[in-house]
Amino acid sequence: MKIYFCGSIRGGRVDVHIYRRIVKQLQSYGCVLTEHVSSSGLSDKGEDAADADKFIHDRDVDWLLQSDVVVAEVTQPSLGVGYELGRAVDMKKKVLCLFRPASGRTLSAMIRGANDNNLFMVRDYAEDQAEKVLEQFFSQLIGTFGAQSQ
Ligand code: 6K6
Repeated sequence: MKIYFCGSIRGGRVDVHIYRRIVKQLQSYGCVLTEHVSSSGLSDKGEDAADADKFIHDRDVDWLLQSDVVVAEVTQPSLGVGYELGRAVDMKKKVLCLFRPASGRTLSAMIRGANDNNLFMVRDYAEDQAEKVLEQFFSQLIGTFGAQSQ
């Protein structure tokens, strides 16, 4: 299974420790195409040359196309994550968005309102429940995925 993980980069890196835990858990279910999003070595700056940005955009959209499922940590608002989610909806990908209400933020209506409890799921969670929420989602998904690939 190919998994596309989305998390804020230029939107701010305060949640990178949570991204790392999520990616570690995701790697037990399949290949995480965007492991770098959880790298603590990646700052919110990076090269901002237009050429580099075009490369990143085109490569990431290609990975999104290849992915079987998209998991996004959406607590820290990020234009890039919002864009990826919009593209994923258009591609009819299975999407799980994870949001922590304890952050004190209110999730965008364009993400919360996209929840259909089927292809696009939004789950509120507490930081210490991250692994459990993923386990529930993937145990259901692997059942469906296994049945489809037979
Ligand atoms: C490092 C620092 C700044 O730029 C970099 C290198 N950039 C990226 N490399 C890979 N994926 C990226 C990069 N910038 C954004 N993305 C994609 O957009 C990731 O898949 C994230 O899920 C999302 C983050 O968007 P922003 O708007 O928070 O950067």
